[in-house]
Amino acid sequence: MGVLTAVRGDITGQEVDAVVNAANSSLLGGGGVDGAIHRRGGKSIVRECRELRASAYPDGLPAGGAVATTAGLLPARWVIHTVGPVWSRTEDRSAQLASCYRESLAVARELGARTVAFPAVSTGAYGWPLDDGARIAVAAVQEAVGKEDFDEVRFVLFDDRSYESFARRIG
Ligand code: AR6
Repeated sequence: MGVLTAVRGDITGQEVDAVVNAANSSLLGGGGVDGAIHRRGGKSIVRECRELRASAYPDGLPAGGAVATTAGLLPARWVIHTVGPVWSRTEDRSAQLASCYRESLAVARELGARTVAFPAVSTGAYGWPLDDGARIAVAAVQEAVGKEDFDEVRFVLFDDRSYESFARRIG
């Protein structure tokens, strides 16, 4: 098994060191992955997010950035919150989307996380076309991952279409 894997499933059930949240700049919760993580992880996550807003990120976390909290009741040690770009027809925001994956892995590395689970950032409420989102995600992770740093970087996809799109690229 290579360091990159793809599974069909729910990000909140992953037994990994760090799960990545597809958050928004406020860091204070939302729908989709973000809603599921806060629901299942409990109140301690949003408490830590509020502290981050009060200290390091008074204006919120910009798109492409990543920051960690503990994982509350989730079967993981940390949640790494990243903010994907909203898809735009007129502006190429691919660099921001690639940055989400790169920055999340940089945070994971600092934490000492060896297994990391990612959702398909930006491909839900933020409207990024799935195949393009998968292409950017896999390329960014492949580039960032040194095999000595991570045991597994797992993409967790909610439906068959997303799973196929990621699995095809990982090979
Ligand atoms: N586990 C794995 N994947 C999931 C789950 C889950 N529990 N739930 C949804 N997905 P989205 P975004 C898939 O909308 O596009 C929130 O309101 C989903 O099918 O969660 O980055 C935030 O607060 C899709 O393929 O994230 C932001 O405001 C992918 O995960 C905004 O949505 C991402 O969908 C972020 O939008």
